[in-house]
Amino acid sequence: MNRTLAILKPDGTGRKLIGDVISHLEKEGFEIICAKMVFMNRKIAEGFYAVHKERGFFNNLMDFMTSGRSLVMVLEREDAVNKLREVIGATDPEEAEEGTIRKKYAESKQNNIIHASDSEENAEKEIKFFFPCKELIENEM
Ligand code: FUP
Repeated sequence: MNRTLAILKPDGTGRKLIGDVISHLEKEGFEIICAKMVFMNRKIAEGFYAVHKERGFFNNLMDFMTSGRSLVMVLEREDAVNKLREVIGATDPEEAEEGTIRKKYAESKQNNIIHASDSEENAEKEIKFFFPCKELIENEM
């Protein structure tokens, strides 16, 4: 079992796709370990996407990520990082495989519905970024 971070972005929450996307993820075997609704401000969005700071699309991406609420989730399953990347599909929905979340719902490369960590290392960093209080996600009842 391992864990990854998913973010249903402002287009997903705004278009009332929370239920559909969670249902899709659960059918793919993911368990939601921890989740919260976050209205990102510029500082949070810039911190999260810091690796893309020099890219031409960064400013528009920041406007988008701060335009509404996001649902941030820690997901668990076997091979979670790779499997979630597979389930969401390519960054550009036009290139995403049939049946993937981005192919089904995303409108553009920027408004692409969902984020998923792209490596084990980044999953750990991104989970800590949004859920720094380890106790809240580690304790099992
Ligand atoms: P991904 O890992 O699939 O989310 O894609 P990237 O890390 O390459 O990009 C992060 C986010 O930047 C994407 F989700 C959307 C945005 N982006 C653009 O808006 N335009 C681009 O050309 C590429 C990425």
